[in-house]
Amino acid sequence: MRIHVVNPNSTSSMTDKIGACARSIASPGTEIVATNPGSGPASIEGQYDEAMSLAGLLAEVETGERAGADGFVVACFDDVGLGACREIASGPVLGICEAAMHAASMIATGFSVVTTLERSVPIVQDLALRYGMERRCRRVRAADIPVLALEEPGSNARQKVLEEIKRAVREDRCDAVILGCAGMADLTAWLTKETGVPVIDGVAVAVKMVEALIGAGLSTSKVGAYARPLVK
Ligand code: 5HY
Repeated sequence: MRIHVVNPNSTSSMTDKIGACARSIASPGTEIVATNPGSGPASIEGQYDEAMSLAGLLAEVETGERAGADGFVVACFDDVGLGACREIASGPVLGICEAAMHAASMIATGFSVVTTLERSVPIVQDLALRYGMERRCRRVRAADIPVLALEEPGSNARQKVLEEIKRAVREDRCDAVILGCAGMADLTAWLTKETGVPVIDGVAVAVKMVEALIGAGLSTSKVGAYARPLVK
């Protein structure tokens, strides 16, 4: 099968990192295609960036659909444009936030999320409500780092994420922590080792969940809200 992973921001180094993470966990028979729009916001930090990323995201999904992708992952923790992507795709489309929250809810009684900037906290809180996870999400925290700091060798971004996870474990009664940015995907094993709790990366779990859904013969329902867009 082929899973198309779309990074909705236009930073190709992050796409490369996301693709490497996806390929490292994909099953032998799964081809991973990882792309990003050629233009649009370099990072998605808030609702304006989300809106500006949508056209590029949808163009990538349309290209993937025409190329015969069996499923998609939207690799941005804001789960931007998820419903719209589901309308134009045939196969399953998972957002990394939704996938991570469901995975966390199946291995832990409660989880916290550590994202990048404070402005993203209410966005993730709204997603927890949308996904019915408000009783399992102990807290959404920000490590106070710009998204692109995760792309800068030598920045202290990874250390700030580690410290925030340690605070979450101490203060939130959480027994798992979700990484609230696709750009953190390469830190998962190190953070799990350093903190002693399951640290969940949405890119990895979304890839495995798309594989599972396809393996179960499931695809996006076209008889309701995810029916193909009406021709105008
Ligand atoms: C992401 N922004 O996963 C989100 C999350 C965040 O460019 N990729 C981005 O940190 O807001």
